Amino acid sequence: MKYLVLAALRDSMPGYLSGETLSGQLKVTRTSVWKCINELRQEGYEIDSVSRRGYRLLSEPDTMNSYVLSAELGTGIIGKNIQYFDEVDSTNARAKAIASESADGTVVVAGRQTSGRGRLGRNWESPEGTGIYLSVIIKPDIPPEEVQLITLAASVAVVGAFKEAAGIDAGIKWPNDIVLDGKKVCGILTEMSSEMERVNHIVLGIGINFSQKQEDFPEELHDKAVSIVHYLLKTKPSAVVCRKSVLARAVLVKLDGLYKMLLDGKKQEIIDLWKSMSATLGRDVKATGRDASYTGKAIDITGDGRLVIMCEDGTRRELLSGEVSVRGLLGYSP
Ligand code: BT5
Repeated sequence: MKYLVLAALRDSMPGYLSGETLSGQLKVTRTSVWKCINELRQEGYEIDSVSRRGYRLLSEPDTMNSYVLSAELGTGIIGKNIQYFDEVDSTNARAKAIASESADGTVVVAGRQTSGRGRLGRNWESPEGTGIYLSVIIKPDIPPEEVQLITLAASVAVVGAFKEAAGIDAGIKWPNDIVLDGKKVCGILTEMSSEMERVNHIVLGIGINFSQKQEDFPEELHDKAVSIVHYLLKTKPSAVVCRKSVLARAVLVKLDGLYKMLLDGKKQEIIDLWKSMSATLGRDVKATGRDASYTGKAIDITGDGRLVIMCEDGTRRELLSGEVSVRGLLGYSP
């Protein structure tokens, strides 16, 4: 009910809306309108009240609840169902637990994570309020070997959202890091449940550093991590920074577009977009695989998302997963 009150206040901005009109519109008593107003105020909405004129919305907090994220999102699949939690262990873990009974495109979002996860058992720093932590459950009809395309599509979506919502040009380090100024601003964790021939579901986890200061990161990340707000303050001090929720919504909208492209079979278009945003191709890289490590130049991406490396000894290798360091990025400078 309180969000219906909020929606009505929004519609009447910048004017006042009387308690009487509100109670008539929503068919509730004036006391329950008043209770809703108080609850909204407790959530950080600034609402002015003047006798005989009513209520007026002055400002909104940068909250990330499901109402704020989903209101008029306009997506086809992603975010039709959004579940918000103030705190979870990991949005990926939570999404995996509900994946089989959830609709395609269901999103799990959290205000903070107590055990945010990276790849290969690594962790993702997820402090309260300063980051975006979300996981999307998707159920595409693709063979398991094409799942890497999902990570690439998600990277393209995030870079597109950064541009649209914050005016920032970020780059993608293959396969799952979004970088600004050589530092990591976002990480993507793609986890899959599949059979031999068929994907059951994929959980796509996206963690974005939004407003952490450099000293908020643990010491080992000081020269490897950055947040949107502090990158903007450094590079464009006069820029108006968007709200965290606006950026999160932009990610969902872009993801919806990229997911549709994937379902329509436009794989090459996704790869081409990825290439245009790449901070990996054409650069010296060091790959660390299960059995060997080698250095060379990253020259291409294959149709299923493998990184093609021309090695120093003249051999051409394709990497599906594993670790790649790009010279000049994230502290790698041998
Ligand atoms: C990733 O792993 O980059 C994937 C991160 C995915 C996080 C999201 S948040 C929502 C969803 N729920 C989850 O539980 N996870 C996903 P990887 O490439 O393995 O990178 C992990 C490494 O990045 C760590 O070992 C640190 O070195 C570094 N790192 C950790 N936290 C960071 C942060 N906040 N910003 C930048 N770097 C970080």
